[in-house]
Amino acid sequence: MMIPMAAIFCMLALLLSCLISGTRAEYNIKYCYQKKGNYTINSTFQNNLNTILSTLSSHTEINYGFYNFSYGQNSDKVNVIGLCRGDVKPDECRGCLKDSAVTITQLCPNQREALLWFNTVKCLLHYSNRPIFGVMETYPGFKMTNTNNVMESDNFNQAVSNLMRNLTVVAASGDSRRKYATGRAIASNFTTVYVYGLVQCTPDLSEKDCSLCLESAISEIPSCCVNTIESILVRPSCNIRFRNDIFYDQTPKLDPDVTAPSPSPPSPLSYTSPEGSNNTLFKEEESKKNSSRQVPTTHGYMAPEYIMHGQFSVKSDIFSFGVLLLEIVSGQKNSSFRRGENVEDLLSFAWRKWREGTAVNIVDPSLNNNSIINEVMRCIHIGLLCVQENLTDRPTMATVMLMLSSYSLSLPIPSEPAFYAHSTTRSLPATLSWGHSSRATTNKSALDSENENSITELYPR
Ligand SMILES: *[C@@H]1O[C@H](CO)[C@@H](O)[C@H](O)[C@H]1NC(C)=O
Ligand SMILES: *[C@@H]1O[C@H](CO)[C@@H](O)[C@H](O)[C@H]1NC(C)=O
Ligand SMILES: *[C@@H]1O[C@H](CO)[C@@H](O)[C@H](O)[C@H]1NC(C)=O
Ligand SMILES: *[C@@H]1O[C@H](CO)[C@@H](O)[C@H](O)[C@H]1NC(C)=O
Ligand SMILES: *[C@@H]1O[C@H](CO)[C@@H](O)[C@H](O)[C@H]1NC(C)=O
Ligand SMILES: *[C@@H]1O[C@H](CO)[C@@H](O)[C@H](O)[C@H]1NC(C)=O
Ligand SMILES: *[C@@H]1O[C@H](CO)[C@@H](O)[C@H](O)[C@H]1NC(C)=O
Ligand SMILES: *[C@@H]1O[C@H](CO)[C@@H](O)[C@H](O)[C@H]1NC(C)=O
Ligand SMILES: *[C@@H]1O[C@H](CO)[C@@H](O)[C@H](O)[C@H]1NC(C)=O
Ligand SMILES: *[C@@H]1O[C@H](CO)[C@@H](O)[C@H](O)[C@H]1NC(C)=O
Ligand SMILES: CC(=O)N[C@H]1CO[C@H](CO)[C@@H](O)[C@@H]1O
Repeated sequence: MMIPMAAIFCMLALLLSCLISGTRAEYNIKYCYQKKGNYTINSTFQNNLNTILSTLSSHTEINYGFYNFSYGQNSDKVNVIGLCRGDVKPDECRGCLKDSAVTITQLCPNQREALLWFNTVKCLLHYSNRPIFGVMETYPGFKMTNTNNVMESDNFNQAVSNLMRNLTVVAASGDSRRKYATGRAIASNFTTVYVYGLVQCTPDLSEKDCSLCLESAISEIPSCCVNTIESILVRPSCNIRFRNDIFYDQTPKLDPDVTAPSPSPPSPLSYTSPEGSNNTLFKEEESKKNSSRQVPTTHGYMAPEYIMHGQFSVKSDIFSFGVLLLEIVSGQKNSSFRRGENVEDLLSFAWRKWREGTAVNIVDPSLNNNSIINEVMRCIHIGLLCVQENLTDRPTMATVMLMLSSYSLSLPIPSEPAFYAHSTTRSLPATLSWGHSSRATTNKSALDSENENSITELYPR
């Protein structure tokens, strides 16, 4: 194995933090305006769209989280709105929009108009060939609610509605750079249970339009969201969110001695989800470089192309990394897999379980905890991507980092691992299954329809 040990430890640290900290899953909501039709491949429109999406995040002069840019002429003109949640730092905002730009073209290929609320509404990206600046839109609307638990509130409706309406006044009066407000209210007459709220409009709206948009969302609360511990309602022009603990960055900090509330245990939001989307984002150029020097190796981690053909590349390192990853997550080297004595068995076993949708069975019992199982499953998924036979299909380390840090990126379906011992068929499962989720009810066609309130996300927890 040729990876510098420091790099391995760095990756392991990242991995473990991924496993242990229980990073909250992020949800994406997309809306492809199917009725607007498709643009033609290689058209001027596509060029304009690519140009503007790729340059959006280069506008470092913007520090208030709102991006409104156009590119092109006449019917090929593309208008883009990018909006970050009011507490997101400029750098983070640009990163969010950059990731959104990649994701939106995957989720809504060839669409003339599309919307994406990315990373649990951390940022919004909306592009169209029609004028969208300063236009108030409340359609389409979506909501996410966490019904896993109920808010301990005897006065929910009144408290939340009052809070949201108060916040609306503050947000609507914001200037053309930011229309955003957060605050909290006591949600019970008898005990101090707080509810924290956030409202935001795209700042290109007038004060009146901002209020109207927010009101359209607030008025839906009684019918959707009473006593939910968290709800998010989004519209193209505005969004609202409340939760039973603080979820936004308070600046300035009220009390520097009180440390920021620790992120609460991740909370499953209710949803209906699409299947893992088609994703060729991570196909990387195969590295053709042969290493002529001596390659230090460790049996069990060597890539098949090295063992069989002496070919060595960065993708061989990725293979080794994938083996390591699967070992960590399974807590096994290989001996407990009865089929043999080689590390191949771990890969075959993991792959087989993955295909059967029972990958959860290979997880080390000490990691088998519902609250982190999605992270663990993602690690298995990534591990399997790394040990694929065709090195073209293995991700690069940079991509692995991205996969680990951005839960909203959907991953390709791994093909058979190298050494897959009992290969009779190469057919892939028609759908991805995490094998542990009873919630994974899915109806893609329903999502693609223009129904209000359908929810899409990529990585639920
Ligand atoms: C647009 O493209 C999508 C996917 O590329 C396809 O499913 C859809 O039928 C196309 N729509 C039209 C109106 O051509
Ligand atoms: C688009 O352009 C690329 C590069 O010019 C070309 O390889 C490709 O075949 C074109 N695709 C279509 C559908 O015209
Ligand atoms: C809580 O207080 C509000 C305002 O005082 C009142 O309207 C409401 O009925 C009370 N709710 C309960 C459950 O006591
Ligand atoms: C809303 O604002 C009014 C007037 O400023 C204030 O009396 C009330 O306590 C506020 N309610 C909430 C829930 O913040
Ligand atoms: C873009 O947004 C800024 C800030 O809200 C505003 O001043 C400007 O007029 C907008 N540009 C367009 C083309 O709407
Ligand atoms: C993924 O893409 C391939 C090739 O582009 C296509 O044949 C397949 O139907 C797609 N699968 C899904 C689920 O969209
Ligand atoms: C890499 O190794 C293969 C097989 O040993 C050989 O055919 C190829 O020419 C080598 N490529 C380079 C760039 O040395
Ligand atoms: C599962 O993880 C959560 C959060 O890390 C922890 O509080 C809980 O005790 C764990 N449960 C088990 C059974 O280990
Ligand atoms: C590996 O995958 C690439 C792209 O998917 C393909 O062109 C190539 O033929 C594959 N190589 C092997 C050995 O299957
Ligand atoms: C999915 O949605 C379509 C259209 O809304 C419907 O016809 C179909 O029965 C649904 N399938 C499932 C499995 O719910
Ligand atoms: C690579 C590796 O760890 N191989 C081990 C697999 O399990 C057998 C039996 O326990 C060991 O002898 C190998 O060293």
